[in-house]
Amino acid sequence: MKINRVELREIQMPLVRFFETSFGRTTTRRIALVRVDAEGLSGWGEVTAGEEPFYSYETPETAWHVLRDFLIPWVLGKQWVSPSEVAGRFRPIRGHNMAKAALENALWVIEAQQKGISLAKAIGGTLEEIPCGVSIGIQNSVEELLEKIAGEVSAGYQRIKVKVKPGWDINVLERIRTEFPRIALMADANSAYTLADLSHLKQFDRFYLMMIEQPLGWDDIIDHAKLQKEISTPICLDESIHSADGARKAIEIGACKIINVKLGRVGGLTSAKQVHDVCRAGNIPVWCGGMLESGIGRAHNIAMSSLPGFTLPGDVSASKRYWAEDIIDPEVTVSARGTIRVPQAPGLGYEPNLGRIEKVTIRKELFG
Ligand code: OSB
Ligand code: MG
Repeated sequence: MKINRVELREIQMPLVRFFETSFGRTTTRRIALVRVDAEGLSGWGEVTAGEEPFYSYETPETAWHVLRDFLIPWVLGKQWVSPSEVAGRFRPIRGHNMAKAALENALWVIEAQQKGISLAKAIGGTLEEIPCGVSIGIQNSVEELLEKIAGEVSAGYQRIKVKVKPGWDINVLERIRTEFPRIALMADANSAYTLADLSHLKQFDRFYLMMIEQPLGWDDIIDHAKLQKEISTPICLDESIHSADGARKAIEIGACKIINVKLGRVGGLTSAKQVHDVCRAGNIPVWCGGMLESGIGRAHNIAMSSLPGFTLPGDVSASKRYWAEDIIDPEVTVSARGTIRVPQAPGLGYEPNLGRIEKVTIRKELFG
């Protein structure tokens, strides 16, 4: 496929409610979007970076720089065999996976349209319906959190993830388990602890959590392996895994029993598929992580979640949990069983709403 034109946009949209993790609170999202035109078709991708370099070092601004000055000039006006070939071309750039993913994923949408198949099918997805969970941030009070959990459980979501940090953990989990003894529950620490907290972390075991996500350093696997030997709760790695090779090493040393795959963090659909394959071969279940995406990123997450190894409920939830009005039509909805149907129509399966996107755009740059 020959890439004729690329458009970079930054949009700004308020969240319907703030989202708080151990590293901070987000109220408004700024999201960089990529639109690629090739072969008379167009595809969109989303940069899933946070506004601040707290989850990872990437931000919309670093992605804009890497896309404008490197990734876009490298692909523009050239003929490519496949999105995977483009992923290979991006390899000399170390890191900046979210910038790479946005462009590569847009190409997958074009490829799927060209072949007349769904994006899910284009990447080898087989599941027609995916299981969904929710991620609930740190709240102003435990009572508020319990109310939120009750709401999501009655909406049908298959598992509840709560964010934890020192001072908002054992006490909170205790209250949740008293109120909801049977729900599928997990906790995400976003690297809020160290091995010095070992005896504290051991207390998590009494809540029979499905897993604890990224308790230790954002770039660590060694200490996670040490911790996993000391606790019975399965460790799930998020921040630490950026590639299939990284996943292999983490599995090899016993740093985790589960992996959360984020499309941006691993650098796009080609890499996500490879991480999936390594985990599947090693009997490590995977699930799709979320980054408070707009509809574009959400649609890509749904396609990725159709790969057969995505057996655990992901952080892929309804548009309305985040946005008063999403930028795709239809918006993402979740069934009363806590599932999303994977679109079978050619391409992304959701139509980017150009009028709505234009309205929330705060900057734009055209190439080609
Ligand atoms: O660690 O999974 C995380 C949101 C922002 C940054 C990091 C994380 C999250 C979430 C939200 O947990 C998941 C979602 O998009 O619903
Ligand atoms: Mg996480």
